[in-house]
Amino acid sequence: TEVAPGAVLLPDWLDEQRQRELVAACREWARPPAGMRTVRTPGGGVMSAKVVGLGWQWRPYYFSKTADDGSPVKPFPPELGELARRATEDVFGRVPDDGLEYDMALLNFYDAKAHMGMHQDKDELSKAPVISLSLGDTCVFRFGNTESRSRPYTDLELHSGDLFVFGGPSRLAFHGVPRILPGTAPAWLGLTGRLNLTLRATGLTP
Ligand code: MD3
Ligand code: FE
Repeated sequence: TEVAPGAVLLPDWLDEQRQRELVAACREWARPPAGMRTVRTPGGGVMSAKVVGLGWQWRPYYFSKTADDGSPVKPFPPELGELARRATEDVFGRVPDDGLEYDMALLNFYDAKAHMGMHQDKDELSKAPVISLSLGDTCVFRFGNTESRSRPYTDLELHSGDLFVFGGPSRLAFHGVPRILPGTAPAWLGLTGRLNLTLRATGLTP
């Protein structure tokens, strides 16, 4: 489903086994060193979602090869490059020219009370689409416009297993996660809360 120009939602893209495998892998990626952490913004704010980067660590508002604990950031796993490739094939019918440049994954964890304010993702130098995979609890996802964080926006639910690709004009749209719907994760997944995995091309050279 094309939700907006360049924003394509493929519900239930990940089968049960793939979701289970990804959750198991996420638990490893979240582990120290260079594990999942709370992000403090320069303005004194604290993000309620916990975050870890693979390939690059995201900091407000740049990418680093060093994690907050001083350890090297974990490598970008080749299987996530392969997943990005399959996602772009399924959504666009082909792998775009820049489809091989995916070099970082951002993993966000939301507990029942976590949320994410409206923002743009503009720290990447590449225009390659951002690929989002949802696991666990359903969330309300707010998809806005490119001008400001206010209306007009559309609220939709993202469920465990959904693939969402943001390219073209949607790449720079404001977006956020107003809330999590606690207890909505599929029972067979064994996950309390929500994980969101985004695959990105930073356009940066190490
Ligand atoms: C639209 N994550 O990591 S995923 C983020 O559910 C982020 O954790 C949210 O926003 C989450 O930056 C939303 C959907 C998403 C991700 C990246 C985008 C939408 C996007 C980048 C550009 C436009
Ligand atoms: Fe974002």
